[in-house]
Amino acid sequence: MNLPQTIEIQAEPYAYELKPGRCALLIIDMQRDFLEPGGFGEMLGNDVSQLRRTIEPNQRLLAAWRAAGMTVIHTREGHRPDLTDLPPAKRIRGRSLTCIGDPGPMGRILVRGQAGHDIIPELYPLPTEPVIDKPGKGAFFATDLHAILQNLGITQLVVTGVTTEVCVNTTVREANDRGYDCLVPSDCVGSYFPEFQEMGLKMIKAQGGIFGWVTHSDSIHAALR
Ligand code: TIU
Repeated sequence: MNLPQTIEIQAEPYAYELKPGRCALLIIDMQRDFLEPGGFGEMLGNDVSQLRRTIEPNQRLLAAWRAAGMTVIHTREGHRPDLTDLPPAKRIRGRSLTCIGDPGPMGRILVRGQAGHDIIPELYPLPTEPVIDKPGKGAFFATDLHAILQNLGITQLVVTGVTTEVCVNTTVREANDRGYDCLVPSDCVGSYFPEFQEMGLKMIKAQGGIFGWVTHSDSIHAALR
């Protein structure tokens, strides 16, 4: 697809100037354990429907990115099977009976290679799309994401996925401090908690876009057309 060098997208707090050759779609942690009924998220008592509404808008955005030949990167939160990269504080936090690394509904919880750790089939990465395995909430901590983005000449990120106030917000803040312009489509990010969904987005766009921009994916599609 032939796109202009800069495309203006309606966003808050003001228009976002998307540069197709420099803008990656970064899809955060759309993993079975967070999104599927019977997974780890639901086991913890969370309402997965709050996250599942993001699947279809993410599918449409992913299709648009692929059709335009733009960069797509996926992330997964999880740990090595020997758990040597799992901070003890993270393992015991929450005082849950079932911890990361324990047997769960879809294999060992948040362990790489287990069924629940994998990305949902609806948004499965193509072999050409980098998948970042991250041990923390932010996608930059202890990963090669920054190096990959620099090597690809990426300076802008459209950040989607789950959850809004946890891994999406942490990643947007990390990216912002590294000089990336982040745009977050509200319908493509989800939280188990509606009030955190609302505030998580407000925090990004407040104070003149302190961490980035917020839009709706319809505005991105309208601009790409
Ligand atoms: N990916 C991500 O956000 N990990 C979480 O643990 N999120 C929660 O909301 N718990």
